[in-house]
Order: sequence, then C-alpha cells, then structure tokens
Amino acid sequence: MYSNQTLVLIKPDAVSRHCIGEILGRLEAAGFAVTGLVMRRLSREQAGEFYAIHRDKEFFPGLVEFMTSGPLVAVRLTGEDACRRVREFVGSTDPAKAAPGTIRADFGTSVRTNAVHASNPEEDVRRELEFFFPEAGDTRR
Ligand code: IDP
Ligand code: MG
Repeated sequence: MYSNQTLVLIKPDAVSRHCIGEILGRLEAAGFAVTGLVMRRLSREQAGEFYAIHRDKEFFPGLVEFMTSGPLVAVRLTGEDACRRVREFVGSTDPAKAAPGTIRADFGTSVRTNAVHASNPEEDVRRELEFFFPEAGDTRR
C-alpha cells in the first residue's frame, strides 16, 4: 500500500547548512512529487519514539541528541515504487560509502550526520509517514 509513498527527513545538519532547497530540488528533478511538507523540531521523546527500532544500539543516545539539535524538514514523496527508489537515491548510511551522486554522498558529513532519512520498505513506512502526516492520504487530492 505504501510502496508508492515514502518519508524523507532532511535532518538538522542539512537544515543548518542551508541545503533544504537543493535536496528538495534533487528529489523533484528525479521525478518524485512532494505531497507533504513540514518543518518541526523534535523533543527527545519524539526522536526516541521515531527511532525506537534502534533503542538498544550504542549509537542511539547520539542519534537522539543529533535529531533534536535543531529543526528538521519532513517530506512525503509520491511516485512509482518511491519507497525503494528513494532509498537508492539517498545512498548508504555512511556518506563515505554512499555511491557518487547520491544525496548522502553529496550532503552527508558522517555516519550520524548523513543529511537525510528515507523510509525503509522492509520497515513500517506507514508508521513513519503518519508520525509527521497524521492526516490520511495525499494532500494534493
Ligand atoms: P538508515 O538511516 O540508512 O536506515 P539506520 O541503520 O536505520 O540507517 O540508522 C539510523 C540512523 O542512525 C542513521 O541514518 C544515522 O543517522 C544513525 N547511525 C546509524 N549507524 C550509526 C553509527 O554507527 N554511528 C552513529 N550514528 C549512526
Ligand atoms: Mg533505517
């Protein structure tokens, strides 16, 4: 159901380096439609809830610290097979290992400060979308 919709977060590092426009521009140029957009600053509780899957990882406290360090931009994208394709377009978690031309390769600065989040089709995409866009469906309709 959600394979044609996905969530991207432009993380606080990319927002603070004024990369919102460039990242959105790349996603739109790649053919994905922006169908939801909101800027928010998460509380520690909210960041922990969003990343609950990583609660037991050693990087979790640092991840929460980073994700609450400033505002982020949540983007709902719609397009054929968007969930899988946007993950590819975003690149590997570690920007140093991400393929050339991917968003993380070009905008990420460390494995933590990797510029963007993109929902994983193997995980709960609906939960991630509804975390930022509780209203049902496509806001363009
Ligand atoms: P993903 O964002 O590519 O799906 P995950 O393994 O789900 O990667 O990790 C979630 C986020 O946690 C990453 O995007 C990154 O910001 C951070 N992170 C992952 N692994 C590490 C690490 O080893 N050190 C520091 N931060 C990490
Ligand atoms: Mg992940």
